[in-house]
Amino acid sequence: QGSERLTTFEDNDQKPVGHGRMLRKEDPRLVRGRGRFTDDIQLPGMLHLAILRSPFAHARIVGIDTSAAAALPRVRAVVTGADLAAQGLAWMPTLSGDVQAVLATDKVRFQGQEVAFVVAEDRYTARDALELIDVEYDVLEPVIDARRALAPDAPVIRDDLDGKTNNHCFDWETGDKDATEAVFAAADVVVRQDIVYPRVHPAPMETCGAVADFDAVEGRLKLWSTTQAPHAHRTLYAIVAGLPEHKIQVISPDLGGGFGNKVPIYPGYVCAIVASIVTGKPVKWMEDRSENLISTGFARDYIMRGEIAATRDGRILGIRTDVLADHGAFNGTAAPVKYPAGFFGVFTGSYDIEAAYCSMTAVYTNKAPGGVAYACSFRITEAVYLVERIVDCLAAELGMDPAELRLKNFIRPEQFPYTTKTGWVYDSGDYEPTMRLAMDLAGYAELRKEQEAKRANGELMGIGIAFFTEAVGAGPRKDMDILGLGMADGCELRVHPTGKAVVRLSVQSQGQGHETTFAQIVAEEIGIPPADIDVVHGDTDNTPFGLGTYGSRSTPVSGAAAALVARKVRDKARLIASAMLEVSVADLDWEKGRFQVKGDPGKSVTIQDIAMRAHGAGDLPDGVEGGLEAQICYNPSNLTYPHGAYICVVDIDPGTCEVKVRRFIAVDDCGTRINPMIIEGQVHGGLTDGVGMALMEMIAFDEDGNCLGASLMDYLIPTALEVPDWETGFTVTPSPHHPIGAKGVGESATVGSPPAIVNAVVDALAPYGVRHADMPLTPSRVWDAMRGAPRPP
Ligand code: PCD
Repeated sequence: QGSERLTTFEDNDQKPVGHGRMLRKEDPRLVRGRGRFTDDIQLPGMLHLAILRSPFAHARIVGIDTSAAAALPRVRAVVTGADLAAQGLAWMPTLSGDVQAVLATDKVRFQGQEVAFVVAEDRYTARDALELIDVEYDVLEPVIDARRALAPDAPVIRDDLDGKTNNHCFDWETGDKDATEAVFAAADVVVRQDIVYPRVHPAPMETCGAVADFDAVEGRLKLWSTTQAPHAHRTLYAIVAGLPEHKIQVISPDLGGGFGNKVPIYPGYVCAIVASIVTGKPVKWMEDRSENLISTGFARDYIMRGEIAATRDGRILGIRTDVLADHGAFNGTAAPVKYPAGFFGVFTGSYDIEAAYCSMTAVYTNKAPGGVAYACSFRITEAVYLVERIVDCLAAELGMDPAELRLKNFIRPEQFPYTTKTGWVYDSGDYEPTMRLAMDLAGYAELRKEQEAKRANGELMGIGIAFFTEAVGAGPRKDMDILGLGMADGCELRVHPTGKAVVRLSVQSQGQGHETTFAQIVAEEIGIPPADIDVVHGDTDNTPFGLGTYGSRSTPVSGAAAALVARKVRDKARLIASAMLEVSVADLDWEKGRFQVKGDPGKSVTIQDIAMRAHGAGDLPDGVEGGLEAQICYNPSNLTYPHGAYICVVDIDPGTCEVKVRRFIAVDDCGTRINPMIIEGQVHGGLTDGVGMALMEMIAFDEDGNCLGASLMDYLIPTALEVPDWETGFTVTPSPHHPIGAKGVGESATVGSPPAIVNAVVDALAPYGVRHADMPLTPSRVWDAMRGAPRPP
């Protein structure tokens, strides 16, 4: 990798995929401040919307007086839940089939919940008017601790649901309970550990917002919004608001990060639409930072009990887990219908075991709704954390080196495709070389020696390992849909007469560089240079239907669609080439960018010649239509399963208990690599996320349900100061079913890094007898762990 140099597209025309460090096409725009984000949209006569939010976690609304707010000059409208209820719009479906209040009517169910909105001529007036709205609340006892949610005397949060008498959300199980029990009963060693994955927030740099512009004459709605899934959102707006789908255009312009936060439909988007319909003007709504942190999709919040059974010599036999999932006040998770716990089922990790079982109970609490997949393919992060933590607990119990224990239990290359004990079919993998490479890059043996010397000296140095397998690229439509919408992706490719092309995607980039990488994929297949291929995305009027970007699904699903649509165009080009060269199709060879006559390479036509011919004068071969374009809808046959080996080295100051990440080695395997530079950036970003979750971040609440992480002063996110110089490496195990062998990578590092860091901290604290400590490992938590007094999370 060290020898990869930065190159331009022109250098790479012949080998667009995987070659060099191709610069990003979107960067000239983004680094010059010429990006166009939702808040950059300015329309003539545009009004501004601000939302009044509940100060209480749980309270009945007795009355709302909006008269003073409505009387404030420059205010155009004040709308309450009752007003929406009169139009049948007070409630909306969530992406997991629950309902959520757009504006509260009966009760507020979490602090920060939307209660009313003001539309005014400017943002300042709208905000000022909020203070003039008088809401009378009857405060109720809140349910904050998920462990208390099912207590018989707990107040019922969701009394809006017919016949609901408790806070139960759903139950779910996977694996074989009896077989697992048998394996555990017969095992030499069983280790059990309670493990909490605390509530965290994706906190993208850009908060959520929308500009709605309803044209009453045409009956058309144009909505710019911060969405990772413009097509799915449009369909849902059509269903909820009863607007005809072809008259709704959802545009997701440049996004300042998504990280799963921009998958759900938020009340603010719906309010902006209603406001534009009511006022007849375009209306903008933009959250501030606190609103984003307290009311939009959180992630994790799983209270887990992990158990692992093994032989004395370190053969892992079974894994069992029991999970209490806190879903907040409304189940706002976006997950395929059949997977209420997302892809948590991959908690058996990268190991070949005999039996596994998971049971889960999800509950409602008086906290913000969500459970979104923050840099995570639907709960993969929680699953990987669980298994990688519990494997380390086992290593400690057996007195075995954690690397050795993992190497001993890996699924072996000849076992792929491998069906796990919970029914997931891992497409391909070759784990040992990836692990060995990470150990080599780290200098693992020397690190252990150094640690020994330091320990003798009373110094706290820890080495943590995590090895993960992810399931990304949701998903085969026979198994996966969101609210009845199948998870396939459309793609459309048009080659213009002069040989330039435009590819239209259904997925939406949030910063990860699709304008570059999708041009590379198409270029690789039809030989048009990436610079000559325009990538269009994020506009439902101009792109084919598809389910959007999350769960690292763009490369596995839309990337496959892009490769296949390009092959379709190439097939047509071949027919035209055979006519142009007056030879049969079978006598043509494809050489990147040109068809040439077999045995006579001098006789050839380029894809550009063919494009002109396809649009030009004169007859085309029989049965060949004019033009050079194709369309496809790709339904993946399986997910892709990237893997990686991460090693973290930490030093802990025994006086202050501060954890310093000294080194971090990440070896990722995402199959065929399209753009190594972008992959490296994705990994760097994800590792930084991991430092945040492992050491700093938690959305905490006090017992009244006040959110204690409502600003970036309280909710600490990592900066360049907290992270080391990342050391990356890679192996390549292509996906057998993806047309170019690529697997997703966008979330790998966020998934794999927290267990590596926590394992390192626990390893550093081993001399104190510490076997586990819950994230975030702040100095006070490390202090508590050292003193053997774990603090409840
Ligand atoms: N790639 C390459 N190669 C391979 C793979 C991949 O090159 N093999 C690249 C591509 O192309 C892109 C990237 O890389 O560009 C990524 O990819 P993927 O893995 O496929 O993914 P996507 O789908 O595209 O994306 C998504 C992701 C996610 S999901 C997240 S979280 C995050 C990531 O992405 N986010 C973000 N990353 C990022 N970055 C940025 N900048 N921003 C953002 O926001 Mo979720 O579910 O939503 O939670």
